[in-house]
Amino acid sequence: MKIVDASVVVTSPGRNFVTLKITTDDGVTGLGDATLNGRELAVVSYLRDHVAPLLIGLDPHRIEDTWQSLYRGAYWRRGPVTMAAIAAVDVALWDIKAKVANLPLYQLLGGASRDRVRTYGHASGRDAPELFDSVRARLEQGYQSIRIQTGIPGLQRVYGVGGEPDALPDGRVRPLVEDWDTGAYLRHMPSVFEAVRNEFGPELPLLHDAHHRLTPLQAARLGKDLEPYDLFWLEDCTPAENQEGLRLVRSHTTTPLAIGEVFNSIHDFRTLVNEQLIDYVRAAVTHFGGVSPIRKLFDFAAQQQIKSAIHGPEDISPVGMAAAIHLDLAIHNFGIQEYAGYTAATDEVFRHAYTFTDGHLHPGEAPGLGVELDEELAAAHPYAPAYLPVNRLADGTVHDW
Ligand code: KDG
Ligand code: MG
Repeated sequence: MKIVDASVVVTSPGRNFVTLKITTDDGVTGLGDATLNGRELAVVSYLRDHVAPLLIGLDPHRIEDTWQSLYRGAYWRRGPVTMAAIAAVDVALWDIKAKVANLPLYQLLGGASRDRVRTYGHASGRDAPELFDSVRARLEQGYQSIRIQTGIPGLQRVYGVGGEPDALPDGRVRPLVEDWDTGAYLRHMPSVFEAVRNEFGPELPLLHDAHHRLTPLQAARLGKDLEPYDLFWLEDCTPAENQEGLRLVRSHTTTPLAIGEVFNSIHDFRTLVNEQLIDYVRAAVTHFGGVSPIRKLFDFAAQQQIKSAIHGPEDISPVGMAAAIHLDLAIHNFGIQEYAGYTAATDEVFRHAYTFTDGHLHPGEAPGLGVELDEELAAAHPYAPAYLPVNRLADGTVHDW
């Protein structure tokens, strides 16, 4: 069996998604997600110009060898563009292997370790009434664990309740500028969780994403202040490239910590895992080089009783989501899966076998990943330039986003 074609499809049914499609001489196709929010076309070029020509003629069954040759052979290792491109190849090859075996991917990963995959959804509101409505809407959709994001008094636009990107009169798009004040945030958040607990009771699992904005000392204080509200986790409390900084956070709070959605290599987690400084690894299949390396990460994390929590916002395509759900079902140290859901238009472009019921996902029993890309429909939604927001303090200084 040989690879005869590798093409890249960009589609924007509401937001941009990049998909690699690999075709074999037997006519079997595999899909991989290569979406990198706000920098999509860099990965398209990496795949089209540098990776696709190398794939033609290769045996699609040699997944590990192909992964190693793309990773080591480029000499320039890691980074989100490279690792998203390699992830797309890896996932597409797993899709092909599972289709040829006529099995859903999770069967090739060791089979099911559980019956269904627990998820959490997003609730956000500018103030308490809006936030409560958002929590109720998620509960009605079946979610049983909920991430809470909220406005901060005195700030116009903050993460989770930011609004639309700024458009210039000539039609060019500029990143939305959000506002930040760490002091105001630290003073406000405990009262938000107190109000949510009073409204929804002690049992609902609650999560919160600090989105890399705090120093280790500030994160330690927030973790301590939130302890009475029994969070499922506090996410990305610091920009965790400074892995050692988490020692300080950890030594001051028992609030569970989740980190890693912007990481793209097992090396980014080394100190965090070896010293058990976190409780959940948050890498995405799509940005971590695919199913093959993220499985190694989960096995590494398991040695320290750390669980998986695959990144699953709406900017990862249904292809990347499907790969995540197959892994979630198969691995032993599964923790939780983020699932923000998709627009109806996205679900039409990417028809999928996975299902969402009572707050739980299941990958379905279709051979491979169980995702079909409708290329005609995809073409009806062309690429639309878009950026992630930037975040500024009151005096104009750029802050971590
Ligand atoms: O592209 C950026 C998003 O993926 C990010 O803001 C989502 O933090 C996020 C999360 O936890 O889903
Ligand atoms: Mg996050």
